[in-house]
Amino acid sequence: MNIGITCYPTYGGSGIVATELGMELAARGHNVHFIAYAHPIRLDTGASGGRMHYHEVEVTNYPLFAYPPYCLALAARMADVAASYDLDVLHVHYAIPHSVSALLARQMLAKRGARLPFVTTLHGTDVTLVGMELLYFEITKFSIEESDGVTAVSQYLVDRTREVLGVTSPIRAIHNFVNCNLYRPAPVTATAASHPPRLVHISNFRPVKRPLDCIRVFGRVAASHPDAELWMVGDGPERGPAERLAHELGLSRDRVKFLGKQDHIDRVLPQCDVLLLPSEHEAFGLAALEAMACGAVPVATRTGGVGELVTHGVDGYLEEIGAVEAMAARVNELLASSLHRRTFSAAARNTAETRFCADLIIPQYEACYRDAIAAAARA
Ligand code: GMT
Repeated sequence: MNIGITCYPTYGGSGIVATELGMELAARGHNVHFIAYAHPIRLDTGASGGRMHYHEVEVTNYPLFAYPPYCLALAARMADVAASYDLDVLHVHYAIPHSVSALLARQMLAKRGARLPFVTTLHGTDVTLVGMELLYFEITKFSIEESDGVTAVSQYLVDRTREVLGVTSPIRAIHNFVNCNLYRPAPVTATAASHPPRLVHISNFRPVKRPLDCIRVFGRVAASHPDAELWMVGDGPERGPAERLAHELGLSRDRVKFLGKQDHIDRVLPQCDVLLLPSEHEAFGLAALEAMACGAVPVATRTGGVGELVTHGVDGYLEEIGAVEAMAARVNELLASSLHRRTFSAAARNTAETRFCADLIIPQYEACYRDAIAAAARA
């Protein structure tokens, strides 16, 4: 198939899923065309035998425009790429504004007698936060319902989309996936014994991720584990407050390390024992899945779709939002016994491998494309 993909190309779960999906599809022989305002961060176009392409969306500015019309530039580029490269289907990640641009591109091509079915994947905040804003509510619902196929990254998000937006058309749950060959535990020789007990948090440091809770949890763990470290990976508005809190709690920079944005999370995670994910909302929790594939045990909050990934007491722990004492107790349990930690670590890897490996999930997207193409042809 010739497949177009549009996503937010910067750091963030939806862009990462879209990029990894494109690379997996190219590896399976499809031609993939990324259409975005910047080169997606994890995209390695060279690795595909010429099957991956990147088309930049340039937004023309004009003194009259208070706001450059990105949505229109994107729709025009989508239509142009679809016509030039004979796209069979367009897959947009994050409803706002991508599904609206796709709808416009589909209409433009229909006028010329060409078909461009599009699939929208909902990732979380496009429904739970942005889509619920009064201004965007109707247009988000409309563009989702007009899509030729809709997927959401968890059953929780399917249910939530029905509940809050009132969408009645079919939505398939297709979970996030991980490349289990790339994301894997460190070789046995280089594991736990060779590094201090290490916790990690990976996010865009938005308030919804509650990164300050990671500092509070670590503050409680640090006393009983004087050699333990916390790595804070990523950047965003809560990074400054988190750094200040660490300082106030007397946690030195040697113990709480703010590493900023990292391109190779697959190299970071195998060096860590526990992933902290204290989010307020999480449609799925991609960071937890990537950690589990590398054998790092998630200590997370019981929110959104996280429970579809983590089984409490088996391959990780789920606690209530803001329950820093309980999360610290779980981390202490894991750090206190290497047998306990190894058991959970192996179970976490097993969950990633047997349920969320790319090989299991990518065919679900391919089936969705085929159905969207067939439905558009029938219409
Ligand atoms: O929360 C983020 O990291 C960003 C956000 C996004 O859309 O870029 O992530 C959402 O999509 C991820 C990939 O599908 C999910 O794993 C995250 O759970 C989801 N985040 C939220 O729902 C808050």
